[in-house]
Amino acid sequence: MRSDNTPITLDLFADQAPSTPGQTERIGQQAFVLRGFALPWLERLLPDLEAVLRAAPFRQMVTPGGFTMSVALSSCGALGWTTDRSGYRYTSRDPQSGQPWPDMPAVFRELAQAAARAANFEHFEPDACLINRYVPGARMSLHQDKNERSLTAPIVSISLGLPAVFQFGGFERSDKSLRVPLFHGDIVVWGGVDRLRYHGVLPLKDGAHPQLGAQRINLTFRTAG
Ligand code: MD6
Ligand code: FE
Repeated sequence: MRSDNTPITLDLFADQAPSTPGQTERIGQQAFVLRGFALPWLERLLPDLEAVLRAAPFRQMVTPGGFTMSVALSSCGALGWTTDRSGYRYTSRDPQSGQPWPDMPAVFRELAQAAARAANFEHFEPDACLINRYVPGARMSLHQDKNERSLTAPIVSISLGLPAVFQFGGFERSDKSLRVPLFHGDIVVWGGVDRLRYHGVLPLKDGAHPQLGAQRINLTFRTAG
């Protein structure tokens, strides 16, 4: 299943082997990759994800600089992340429908909390789940997540579908970044001293995932409000 495994560029952790379900890899003082952590939850999670996406379909958004993002986005929970010409922000309504974002399904919240706990973040209360869809060629350039009101809560990030190479960098955009391959079911959790690290996703390679087809879907849970 993971025979297409791209080796990690192990600048800092040269003794760690890539991706084995159940394994935890530490990529920072308070940053962890939980390999395959979501797999046992997906039978419950995927139908709820489909329902969320029927209510709030993926759409491509425009950055304040006027570029259309290659990644398509949606959200669920009390707050959803949006961008347009006037800036990045969280809103309580989907600007496309004018309706509140779909509720965060219980299984989403429970999984995000279980993953946060596994990474030593107790009492995580996510109020926003951003859903990113990558098709082959789509990428996320290096950025910091800093639109959340409180930066004390961690971020929990679930990867589904095609594999991707996640870049995990420093506190300046130009800092060297670690390249971490992420596979279907992997969860990245980070917070604390690592919360404002630059990060991104390299252009998605072509492929077809047996369950999700030619796409990668990433769910990121935050305490935004
Ligand atoms: C992605 N993720 O994995 C993009 N941000 O598709 C993010 O930008 C991200 O995974 C903050 C925390 C975790 C993440
Ligand atoms: Fe991010």
